[in-house]
Amino acid sequence: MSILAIDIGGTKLAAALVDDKLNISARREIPTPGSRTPEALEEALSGLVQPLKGYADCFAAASTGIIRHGVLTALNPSNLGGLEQFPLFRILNEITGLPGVTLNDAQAAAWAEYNALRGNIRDMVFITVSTGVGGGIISNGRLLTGPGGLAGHLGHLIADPQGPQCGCGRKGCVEAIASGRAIASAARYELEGLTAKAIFAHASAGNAQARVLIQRSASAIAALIADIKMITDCQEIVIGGSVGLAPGYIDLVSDILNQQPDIYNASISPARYNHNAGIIGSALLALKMMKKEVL
Ligand code: ADP
Ligand code: BMX
Ligand code: ZN
Repeated sequence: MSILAIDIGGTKLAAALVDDKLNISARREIPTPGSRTPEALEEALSGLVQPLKGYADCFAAASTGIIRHGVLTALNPSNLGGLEQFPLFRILNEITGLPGVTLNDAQAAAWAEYNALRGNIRDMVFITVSTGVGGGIISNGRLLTGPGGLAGHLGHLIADPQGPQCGCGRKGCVEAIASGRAIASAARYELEGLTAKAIFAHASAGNAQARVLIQRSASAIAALIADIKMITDCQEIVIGGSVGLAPGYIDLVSDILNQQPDIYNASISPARYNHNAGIIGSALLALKMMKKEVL
């Protein structure tokens, strides 16, 4: 069995072939189209999967946004604008001519990371700190998606009621403070206009403002983890995304969380599948579908 797995993020689109043993091959990555129109996304996806689709039995797509019945709707349109109702499943089915599955990127990554823990833990939460802040909740061994696909959108819990406006329409969401996009948009003076990646590089080189921006992001994620612990009583928090996996970031979050009373603390680890958690999670879901099993 060969699965064409696709990860659609606010910054990059990735695709790869995944076999039943979860080996990844032929991985390719392109930037998410800047024009942010449905046509541009369709064209980019088509080009991305073109060299791979002939080798696959089905597709599996993990995408940023709320995915309900195969349709993508941006909760935060500034992360992936112009996509009020993007028929993701239909478009990938047309592009590839294959059967497939679609789900939210962080939900997919949570499922992959849960499987990587091999049954040692039944309750875990995955958080991606990337273009946005996403999440996926595994409760008693089951992935929560919710009737509307919304379950786990942890980036839209409130970090600071007086905080910056979030693209979802609410004020002070974790995503508006901690995400890569938020780090970049809070930067001023010498850091203005830089990406979060560049700001991390400045922090490593000792830039004080860059360090404050990263500290602010890590504080919001630490507070989010404490809240998640209270809601789910989870045994493990797994962090992914390019900001989340940046060197030193998880240690910073852990140090801040350690200042809280013990009950708010959780064991935090980096995504075992690294930047491929979404790809592997959607492939696992597709494997289940092809074997006619349910999650
Ligand atoms: P996506 O959101 O498309 O899934 P990523 O997980 O790569 O993609 O997250 C993109 C965000 O991460 C951007 O804000 C980018 O600037 C930032 N970023 C990318 N690489 C790094 C890095 N090495 N260190 C810190 N931040 C990074
Ligand atoms: C946003 C939201 C989530 C997504 C999360 C991480 C949109 C378009 N996306 O909160 O569905 O899981 O960002 O997305 O509303 P990423 O692009 O950072 O991986
Ligand atoms: Zn929000």
